[in-house]
Amino acid sequence: MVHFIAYVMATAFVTVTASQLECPDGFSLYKNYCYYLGDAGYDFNEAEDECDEKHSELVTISSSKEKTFIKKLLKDDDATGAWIRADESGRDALTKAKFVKKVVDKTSDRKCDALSSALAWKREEKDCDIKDGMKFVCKTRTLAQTCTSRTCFALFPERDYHSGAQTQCESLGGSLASIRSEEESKAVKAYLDKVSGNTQLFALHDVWTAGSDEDTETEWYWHTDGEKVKIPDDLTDWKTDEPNNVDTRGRSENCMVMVSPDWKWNDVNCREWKVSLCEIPNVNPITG
Ligand SMILES: [Ca+2]
Ligand SMILES: [Ca+2]
Repeated sequence: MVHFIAYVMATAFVTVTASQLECPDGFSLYKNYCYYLGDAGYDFNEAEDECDEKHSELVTISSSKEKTFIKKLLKDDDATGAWIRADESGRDALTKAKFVKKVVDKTSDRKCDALSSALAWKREEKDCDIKDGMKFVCKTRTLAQTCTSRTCFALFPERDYHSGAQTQCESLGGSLASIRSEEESKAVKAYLDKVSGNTQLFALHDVWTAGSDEDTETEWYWHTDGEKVKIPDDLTDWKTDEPNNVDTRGRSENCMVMVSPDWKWNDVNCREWKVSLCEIPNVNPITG
């Protein structure tokens, strides 16, 4: 009996604090992101489309550790080559660093980026139309997710206005996140704790949610997926003295963020520039 009680207590504590970063089926977790190794038989453009269907994109390698992880993914699979995407804009300048040395194929006009086993996994520019033997590696556009029985939550790491954030989440087949239960509140807070602890992309201060009182001042609703759901009083989680509906520049505040370190709610101006927390239906995006 004592053991049983101890077990129940331990389990109760674990369920409050645990946040498992999860990936869609078929994807592998590395740090905060999920990666998918696609089958051979796709040219570069087709591989890009395949990634897009899985709400991901051809991977842009941005660190030597990430390169090591991808190399292992390819070696474990006995792959000979895989499409990746070079980012020449400089956003991921490390792509051009020595760990992905570029080898140019002089025989073709159309050049696309790949990693090649024959070149010790250096970055190689290949004819984009090659299909034989070419696998591809996709990386999720959001960070890895955490799922509850209703939905999965995932952070989209590029900043935007509230309206743009909603569009970004919709492009992933979801919408900005709503918190519908105590269980979801706990899951989201544990998730944000986890990703803010190990992301190096940005200092995670606050994140957009689907909460808004734009239609009628002080009446807060979740605006998700074309529906409007009133936020019940017993689920509200405002910071002290919020919502206050005025920012330091005298602008009204009609959009909700969750704020670190305890991820309580604040109303801010909808044209602030923030990363977004999306909710994405809990389905397998590979077969769905
Ligand atoms: Ca307001
Ligand atoms: Ca406020």
